[in-house]
Amino acid sequence: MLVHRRRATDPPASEITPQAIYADRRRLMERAAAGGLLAAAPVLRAADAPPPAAPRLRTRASAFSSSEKSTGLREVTSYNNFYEFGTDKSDPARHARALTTRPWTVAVEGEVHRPRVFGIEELLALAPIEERIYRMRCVEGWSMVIPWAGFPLAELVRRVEPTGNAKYVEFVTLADRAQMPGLRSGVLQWPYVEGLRLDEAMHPLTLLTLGLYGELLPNQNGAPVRVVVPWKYGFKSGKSIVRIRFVEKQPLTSWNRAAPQEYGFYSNVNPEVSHPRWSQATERRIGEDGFLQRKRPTLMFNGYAGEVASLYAGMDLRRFF
Ligand SMILES: Nc1nc2c(c(=O)[nH]1)N[C@H]1C(S)=C(S)[C@@H](COP(=O)(O)O)O[C@H]1N2
Ligand SMILES: [Mo]
Repeated sequence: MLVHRRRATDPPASEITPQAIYADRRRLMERAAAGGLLAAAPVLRAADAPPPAAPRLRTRASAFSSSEKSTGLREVTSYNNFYEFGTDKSDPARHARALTTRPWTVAVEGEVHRPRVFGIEELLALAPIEERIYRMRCVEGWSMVIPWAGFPLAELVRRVEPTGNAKYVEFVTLADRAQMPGLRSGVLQWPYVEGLRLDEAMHPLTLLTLGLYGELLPNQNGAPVRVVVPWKYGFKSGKSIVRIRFVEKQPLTSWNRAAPQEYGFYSNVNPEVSHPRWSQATERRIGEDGFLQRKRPTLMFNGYAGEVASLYAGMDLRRFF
């Protein structure tokens, strides 16, 4: 079985709250002060102090997590596609550092009964945050396994009550020339836009993602909020979302607009449908590079066929690639 189902009794992946960390550090400082340690160490300056621990997210384990070994945090945060910050894999880690992610709002609008603007703190508190270890497959032929943190997008969709006209969901991401040097390039039209059919958006695997490896999302991975759709090529998982629109017609997505013969709207991972310029039959798992590395066979729907194949029953997946 490709999707490992954890028992409900398994311990949550992370039970450390930000409050717990701060309380611990305060206790340590108090103890140090009481023992005269601070006084005895007058050269202790901020520069010598260990970097503050990033606030951990309180997450619970999910039955949808893969049992495969996660790709290392270093690879996950240094080998990225985020064209707003440049087209080299190393550009986002360097250039997204200065991205301002607070305050941040996501406008949810269009064909809904209750349009709403969510602040990022509201989103963090909207639903229980789960750790979801997902296989991810880039259309370029590489893959990773990433422990995301978030909750099903359906939790948010429910709260805005789509009307009967809502057939698709469009995701619009930040396009700020002042912060994003990649916007000077014409590789894509900005803002980066992606979209899902409503039933895909409502599928329990589709994750509104706020973190990875138990911490808030690093900027290069789409802080402060992105979607993750693990059975589709990575470009369907838009980063740094500012607007979610419910619409009647299939949205024109950035990659579909840029190269319609290469990137269809669906973009389901499918080893039987080659990209016009290369095969999609195998993939290279990042972090396992090396002369002797075996290429892995790419699986239909990236291994999530058991969960999602029924969404496409009766569709010709060569035509709707
Ligand atoms: N806004 C935005 N989102 C984006 C992209 C992008 O260029 N801009 N690249 C996509 C592609 S091609 C991939 S493979 C994934 C990579 O996500 P990761 O860097 O967190 O692994 O993000 C997707 N989301
Ligand atoms: Mo990608």
